[in-house]
Amino acid sequence: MIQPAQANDARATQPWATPRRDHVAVVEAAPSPTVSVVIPALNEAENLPHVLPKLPQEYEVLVVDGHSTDGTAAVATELRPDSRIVSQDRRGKGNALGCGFAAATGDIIVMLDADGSARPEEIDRFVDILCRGADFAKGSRRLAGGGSADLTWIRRAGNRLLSGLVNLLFGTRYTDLCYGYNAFWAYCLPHLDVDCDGFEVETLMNIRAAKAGLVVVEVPSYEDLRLFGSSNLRAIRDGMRVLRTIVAERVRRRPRGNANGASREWEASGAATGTVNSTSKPDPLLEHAAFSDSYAD
Ligand SMILES: Nc1nc2c(ncn2[C@@H]2O[C@H](COP(=O)(O)OP(=O)(O)OP(=O)(O)O)[C@@H](O)[C@H]2O)c(=O)[nH]1
Ligand SMILES: [Mg+2]
Repeated sequence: MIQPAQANDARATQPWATPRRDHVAVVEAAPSPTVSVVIPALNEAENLPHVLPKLPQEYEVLVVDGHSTDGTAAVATELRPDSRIVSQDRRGKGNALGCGFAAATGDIIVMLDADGSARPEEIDRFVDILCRGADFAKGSRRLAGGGSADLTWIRRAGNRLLSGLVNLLFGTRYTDLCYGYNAFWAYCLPHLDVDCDGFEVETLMNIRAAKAGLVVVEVPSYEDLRLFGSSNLRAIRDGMRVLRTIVAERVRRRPRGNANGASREWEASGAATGTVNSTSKPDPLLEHAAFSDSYAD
């Protein structure tokens, strides 16, 4: 765990010591930020009745329909007439999220699976940590207070291996790389530049957030079993896609988005020193937050 004093020492020498203009401006301008919930949904008509009614009315809800054949879009509209149905232009969860993000209008964007595995009640936790200074609130099933009823041994092992690889290559301290429950300020979008199609999307976002110098704070999250229907993920096939993404992002040196505040030139040789990780709190706003290495309420 990094103590505040250590974080201060680090700030004096780290490229992300520059105050993040985006964050400060946005938080000041939006003391009560608006929230968009982006829900990728491929044949989730049976599950949506257990998800949509739990979302507060004031949230903008975008259901990204993956060419479902079970009436997912119609069910979403019936359950939540004000929800926006977004179509995706290609196939896959990554493409669905990219299309949903592009259509979202909120200050904060939350990613929520449609299968009943992500608990909508946890959204407050993510929003809270963003309002307390994080750019990107990253769900983790491996922190105290989190967990999963849905991880098979092969997924668990693969996730640990891939998380370790990313930490090694990018200097991060992620505990749960391949998890779909995350939230971030909309100003992060140019840095994340979601341009992949499949289940590698969370890996891509986590790596690009680190490369851009965004403040990523992990939030404990519990993943329930999918309620109905079957998984779209294939552990080996999608694990290989994640691996290819990690390699491609490591080879590509420059971060996405415009240099702005926290952003910096990504130098492959300085990977271990410049990356904000889940335990560091470099921003002055965060010094006032009473959390330790991870957020718990
Ligand atoms: N729009 C869209 N949504 C998708 C696509 N693939 C997966 N999803 C959604 O992405 C979310 C996560 O997919 P899941 O199939 O549940 O993957 P998983 O959580 O790894 O697997 P489970 O163990 O079954 O929960 C779900 O809400 C899916 O409906 C797609 O191609 N298009
Ligand atoms: Mg799922």
